[in-house]
Amino acid sequence: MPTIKNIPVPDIGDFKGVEVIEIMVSPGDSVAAEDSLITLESDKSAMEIPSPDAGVVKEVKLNIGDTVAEGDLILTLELAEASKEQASAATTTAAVEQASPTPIVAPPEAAPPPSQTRKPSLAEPVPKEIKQPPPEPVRIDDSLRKKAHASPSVRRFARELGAALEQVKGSGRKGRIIKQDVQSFVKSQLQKVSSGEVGQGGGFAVPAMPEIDFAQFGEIENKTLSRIQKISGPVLHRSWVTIPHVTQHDETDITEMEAFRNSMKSEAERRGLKLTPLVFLMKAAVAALKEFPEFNASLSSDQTSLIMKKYFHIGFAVDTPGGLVVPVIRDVDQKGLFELSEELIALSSKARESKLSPGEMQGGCFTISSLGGIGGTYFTPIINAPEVAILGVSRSKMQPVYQENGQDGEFVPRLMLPLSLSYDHRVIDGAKAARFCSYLGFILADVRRLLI
Ligand code: CAO
Repeated sequence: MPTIKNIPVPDIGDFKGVEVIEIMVSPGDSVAAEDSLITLESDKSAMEIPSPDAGVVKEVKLNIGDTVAEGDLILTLELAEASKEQASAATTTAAVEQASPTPIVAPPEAAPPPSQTRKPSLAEPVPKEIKQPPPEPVRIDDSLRKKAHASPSVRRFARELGAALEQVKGSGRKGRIIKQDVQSFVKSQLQKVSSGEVGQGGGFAVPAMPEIDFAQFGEIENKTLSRIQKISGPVLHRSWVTIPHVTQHDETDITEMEAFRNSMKSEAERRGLKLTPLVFLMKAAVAALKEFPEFNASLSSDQTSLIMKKYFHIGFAVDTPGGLVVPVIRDVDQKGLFELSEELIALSSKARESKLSPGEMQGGCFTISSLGGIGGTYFTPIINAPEVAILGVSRSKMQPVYQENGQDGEFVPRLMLPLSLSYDHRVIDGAKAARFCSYLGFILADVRRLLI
């Protein structure tokens, strides 16, 4: 014969008229002793009511929103065999008739120490005379509660799945987050990962930006982002948050290089070209990549090895009306300055006319972002993943540089070029980045070294 047991609200202290805010079980559900049945919430605290026995839920006697007090019937339970034995043992000792409610400390996301989570077990009957008082209801920090309104079981569930509750939208009463909300959130996050919208490397619980009505502060206009911005924005964001960036700043003497470049101007013009510092930088970058091969590499997708590249394709950032694009010049090591200049001009024009093919923007090993034609001193370029470094170039400036001259020294005017090398610190350490910049300076200071 099945034994049906009434499960009432246990001793919950002096609370009366406490609201049922969550019912975790339905008729037909199997529950183990200590499984949570319902969550109650008073003005000051919330508590989960666990099942005192194992069994199958027959009938739930409460609805969400009902108010209850100690002794009110929660549900009827068809006891499991083991529970029947325990129940009879319990009657002989007149021990625990009710499991203790678990107060909620809202909303610790980290698991509390075991001593706090352990609930009294029916396997350890407590004699009536030393029946333990219910735990003090714990005050919920209202500011935290506002952040994420959810019961402990939902919090536990979210914790198990690694979901940040602050990002989950609650569909329950008064915006309370229920289990289905967490499931939908996790599902949507997984979909974003598989569609490439969100990278797997992130795992950040970044609070969403609040929606602000700027019109309340003054006149506004809504301008849709360009197609390029919509594509490049998430890519830049992914690089920024998943790669530990460090930027090494340096300045290098290009006085001789510029003298040489100027001497080549008329010949360049005859060829219909403009020889800018950028092509010299490309050649110098290749020399430095050869000297420091870790810069010409990508991390394997499991991040356990480096894929070393034996080719030298250099990307360069182009500022277009639609946004930033990065065409790639292939085999820069095998090309002369005029050839590079020709390609640079052709690819820049194509970029500005939105005519670049996807292939012309793929396969880069290292990127140069030159703002030298515009101005500024230093900046922090974002690595063009899966590359591991990017060179930012700012405007050269004539500066007094102190030069040793035997015993005496003097300040001499030199044309100095500011460099900003951002690198992936998982792959490259600071000393190597400083050496890379010094080496670039060494080459640029005397471009005849490119011939050696
Ligand atoms: N210092 C001083 N002058 C420089 C210089 C430098 N570092 N780099 C270029 N110049 C000069 C050039 O010599 C040229 O001078 P003249 O007209 O007198 O010959 C002038 O600046 C303009 O050069 P340019 O910009 O047309 O040509 P470039 O080869 O240097 O650059 C390109 C080509 C496509 C890279 C550039 O036009 C561009 O789009 N730069 C912006 C890149 C960018 O937006 N980066 C930021 C990415 S992060 O958001």
